[in-house]
Amino acid sequence: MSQQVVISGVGVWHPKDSVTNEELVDSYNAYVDAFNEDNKAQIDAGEIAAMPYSSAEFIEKASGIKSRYIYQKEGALDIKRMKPKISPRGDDELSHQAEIAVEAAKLALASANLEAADIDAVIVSCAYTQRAYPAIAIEVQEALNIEGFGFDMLVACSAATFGMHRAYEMLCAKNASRVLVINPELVSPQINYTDRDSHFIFGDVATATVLELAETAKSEHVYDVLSTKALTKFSNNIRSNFGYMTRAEDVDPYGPDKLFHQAGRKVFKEVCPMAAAHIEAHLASHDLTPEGVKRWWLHQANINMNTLICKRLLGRDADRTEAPIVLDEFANTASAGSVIAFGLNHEDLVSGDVGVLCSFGAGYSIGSLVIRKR
Ligand code: CO8
Repeated sequence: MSQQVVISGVGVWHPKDSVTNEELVDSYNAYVDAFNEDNKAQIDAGEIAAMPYSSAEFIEKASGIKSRYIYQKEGALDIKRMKPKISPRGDDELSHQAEIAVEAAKLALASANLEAADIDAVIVSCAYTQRAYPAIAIEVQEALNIEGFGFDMLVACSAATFGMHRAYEMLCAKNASRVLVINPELVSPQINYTDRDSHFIFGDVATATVLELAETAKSEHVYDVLSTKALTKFSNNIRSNFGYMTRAEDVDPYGPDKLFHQAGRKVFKEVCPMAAAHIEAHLASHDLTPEGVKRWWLHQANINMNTLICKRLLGRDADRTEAPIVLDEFANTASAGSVIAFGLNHEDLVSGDVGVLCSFGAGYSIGSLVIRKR
């Protein structure tokens, strides 16, 4: 009996609303004008610095991002608010995050040619869960009427790959027979829309994958997971300090340091070589070299990072078919980026083609899967 673990389905769901760089920058710059006007006396006295303008051209050049999806557009561009306006839901209603998780799960199930009843474990793995408990995964399990168990896990940018790693292990250990790994990256509530260094970076999305054993897979596009590899190394360069402790600390739970913030340049410099070395070592463990890889489904934080990592691996530029980029449409979607790249760019591969799925980011964390089409 084959114990080969496979990825048999993938789903990518996004909200209908999107925000272009131009819309985002117009709103931010209007906020800056109002701030600088309101604080003119202090700025003139040198007590505080004037806020600088953002620029759509800078954003596209520095990141490759042109637009991003947003779960709730209302409020995010309103200079009196600068955050999305999301209506609270009662305890007896499906939570926002579970709702988008269910959407992605349904797409992944359809792609795997399965029903929800075929699944017996649900992992919700993402950068933030909207509450600590009950687990979003258990809510999704209930909404889809799945028998078995579910749990949440957080690993920032590497949540999706690390979630797939756990699914792989659960299948090898025979603790589950088919696992749904869902990444509802509802990140817009954590974005500081008044910070020009980061207001453009993120978009909302939900992705999902189905992992099972080869012997049960019945979808058209099935990928053997040859192995998984993970690495973490502590860094303060990407941080969000929001959490339940702030209530007891008597500080503003939504102050700038509580929201996403980073030292982007340092991240760039430190993470690129780590990611390239990690991938090279992972491939070498299968006697593979980068030249033998047909497709690179890399984390989508910044187009220049992906270009650099591919160049380190291949010694040349990778083209967009080899290493797809989804940043222009989706922006950085935390852990979901490599799954979106995979979901939208895998059906043309042929039997025997090898690909690498790899995330890298906050933690720092790096997670990879070397996969081969059946
Ligand atoms: N418009 C105009 N100018 C700007 C803007 C802007 N919007 N932003 C910055 N500038 C200015 C800077 O102030 C700077 O000016 P000066 O030279 O006068 O100081 C100049 O432009 C250059 O700035 P940078 O050096 O910062 O520009 P970079 O070329 O480095 O690009 C990036 C900035 C795009 C942020 C880049 O550094 C980058 O992408 N680095 C990698 C970051 C990364 O991958 N981070 C991962 C974060 S994601 C993650 O880990 C998941 C966390 C969970 C999700 C959270 C969701 C909310």
